[in-house]
Amino acid sequence: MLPTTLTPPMQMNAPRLLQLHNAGTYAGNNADTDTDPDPDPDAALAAEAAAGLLAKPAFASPKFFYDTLGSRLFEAITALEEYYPTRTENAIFASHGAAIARAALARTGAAPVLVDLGAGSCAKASRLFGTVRPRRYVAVDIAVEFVTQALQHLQRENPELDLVGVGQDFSERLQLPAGVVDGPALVFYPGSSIGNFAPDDALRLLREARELAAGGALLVGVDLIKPRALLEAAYDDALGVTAAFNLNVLRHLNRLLGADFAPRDWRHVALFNAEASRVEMHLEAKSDLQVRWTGGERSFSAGERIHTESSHKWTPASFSALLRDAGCHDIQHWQDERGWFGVFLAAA
Ligand code: AVJ
Repeated sequence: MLPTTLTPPMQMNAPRLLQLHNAGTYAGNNADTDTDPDPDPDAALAAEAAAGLLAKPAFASPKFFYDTLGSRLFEAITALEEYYPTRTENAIFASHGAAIARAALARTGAAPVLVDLGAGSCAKASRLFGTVRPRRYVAVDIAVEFVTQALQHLQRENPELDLVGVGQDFSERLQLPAGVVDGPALVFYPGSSIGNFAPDDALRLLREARELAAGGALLVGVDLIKPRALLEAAYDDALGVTAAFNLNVLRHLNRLLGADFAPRDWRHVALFNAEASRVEMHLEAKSDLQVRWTGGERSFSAGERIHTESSHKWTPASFSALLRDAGCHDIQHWQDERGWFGVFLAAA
């Protein structure tokens, strides 16, 4: 049976319920979604993008990577030899998945609500279904259409499972519609996406996730500090896929803002900022140039950059301390033999 689709008005940072299955189990329906609807989410995104372009130095949020082509380019990145995080996290789950699930259930109790932050294709979380046996699966993602398709597919394969999709940009605030999480939850945030948050914002998100888990647990994939050469290669691969992924932001901004960026005029830059413990990606102007968009313009001098991403790297000690600061306890982690990636479990 296909999940039902409800589409109340979209609002940035406000939950939109995409999918309801076994609708009777869900209470408190649209209470949160009907308040203060944003009539035009694209206009809000465009305003945010324009503000970043006008800032000094200019920046664009990493969420502007993920249009349809950008999502595909990211999938391609995960297949690159240099890009170790996805492969390494998968290997950790392949060797320790059963132990991780057992430890998670010891913290949440049997049959938790499984909340998947940035669910995307739902592939990683669905591998937990067999061991975690969630009572309900809640997929949260900003990419509404992508996650809707994934859930429809998942529903065909798991007709009995209670599936809920929430379209939300939780980069500002994580808050799900009332009733979606109605008991101890396992909040799953894999892939080192937490790395896109500066430490203060990561702390805020983990606090919100801990509240959401309501006596359950958090399960977070985290990229760890390693030698600079390995980090920089992972973000500047020989085939230029990451360069294309970064430059694609300009195409996305052209569409969103009616801008006239010429991707050829820009070069991809990736560097490890050791003081801030993060890999940064930038787009650097190859020459003096002028960019125009609907309602704005800016000139860039040769060498001037747009900061498009920071991917923070942690140590087992620093990330455990962050989880404790967020109010978590009973922290445990698993990593690969080289210590390149960690999967952290914490009671909420
Ligand atoms: C999806 C945020 C985990 O930071 O490694 C991959 C995104 N950027 N290559 C990361 C990304 C460049 C990725 N995250």
